[in-house]
Amino acid sequence: MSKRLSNVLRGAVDRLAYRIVREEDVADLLDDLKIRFVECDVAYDLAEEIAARLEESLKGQKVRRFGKGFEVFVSETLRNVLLQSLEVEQVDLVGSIAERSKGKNTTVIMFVGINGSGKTTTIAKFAHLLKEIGFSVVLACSDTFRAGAIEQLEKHAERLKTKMVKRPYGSDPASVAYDAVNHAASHGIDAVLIDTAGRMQTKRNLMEELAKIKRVAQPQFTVFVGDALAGNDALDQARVFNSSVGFDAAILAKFDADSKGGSALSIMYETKKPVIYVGTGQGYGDLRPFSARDYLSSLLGQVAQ
Ligand SMILES: Nc1nc2c(ncn2[C@@H]2O[C@H](COP(=O)(O)OP(=O)(O)OP(=O)(O)O)[C@@H](O)[C@H]2O)c(=O)[nH]1
Ligand SMILES: [Mg+2]
Repeated sequence: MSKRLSNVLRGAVDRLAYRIVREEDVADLLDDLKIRFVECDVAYDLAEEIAARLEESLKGQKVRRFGKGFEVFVSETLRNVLLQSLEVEQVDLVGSIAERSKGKNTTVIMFVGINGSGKTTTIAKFAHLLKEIGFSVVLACSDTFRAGAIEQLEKHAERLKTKMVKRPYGSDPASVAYDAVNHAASHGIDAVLIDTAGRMQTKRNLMEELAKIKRVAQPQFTVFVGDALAGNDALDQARVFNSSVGFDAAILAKFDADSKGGSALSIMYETKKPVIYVGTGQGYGDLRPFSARDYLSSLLGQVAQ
């Protein structure tokens, strides 16, 4: 067969078996997908953006006319769009503490988040994890604002047999953090975990207070503790804390109580910061490393249902 004839034949077979995806092929599908994402507690703005990026990736592409070609193509493209947005630089807190402790350096980690998100509980869990590995830890109670905050952290410190640095209610939270960092440096302690207050994220003075703690304590890492149940608000909260205080990684508490799971995607997509752990209960052992790939598979499973 001549080369020309074989090219013509191949073109004809191609046209029979494949077609080009047009806007009208995907319009309904994208609308439906947006609704399903929002139902899974993915922030609305984000659902729109995902749909727009998916549309961009689908339009003009060649798909098989028959069988499940189109559906498979759409779900693979969606997975890739999401994976790209979850590919953010990883943060390894435990690895960094280990590395720094070899050079006899303390690692200071400050935890921030709105009231009730799970900061204090998460700090206690993380302190437990570090102690299990063999690191020494000091807790700093830089929440000198909320009634009961000092006693709450103190109880954890007693149970975990960990030193806690405190000052009376109403004291400057930055000075507590400063004391804790000095104590750790002079006693060769591996990690300082700073607990902070969490009045509503819209209160500007909280952000100023947190910025001051950060300036004074100069943490190597700032961790945003988000509430998995916050749903649509998770994105706003992460955005505000990231722009006014800045954080390096996020931990999502109450993941066990969250059946929908969209908050992790919202936080990572918005801030480009990794979710590194999730809280899976109220016990000290209930802190699980977060895998973006596993999370995505389960989220896509829910969206597809
Ligand atoms: N089920 C579940 N509950 C959690 C988890 N993490 C925290 N909690 C609960 O959430 C509530 C609030 O947790 P805290 O650790 O006090 O939250 P916080 O951010 O320190 O709160 P403020 O100090 O008031 O800002 C408590 O009842 C915790 O036991 C989790 O991973 N799973
Ligand atoms: Mg607290």
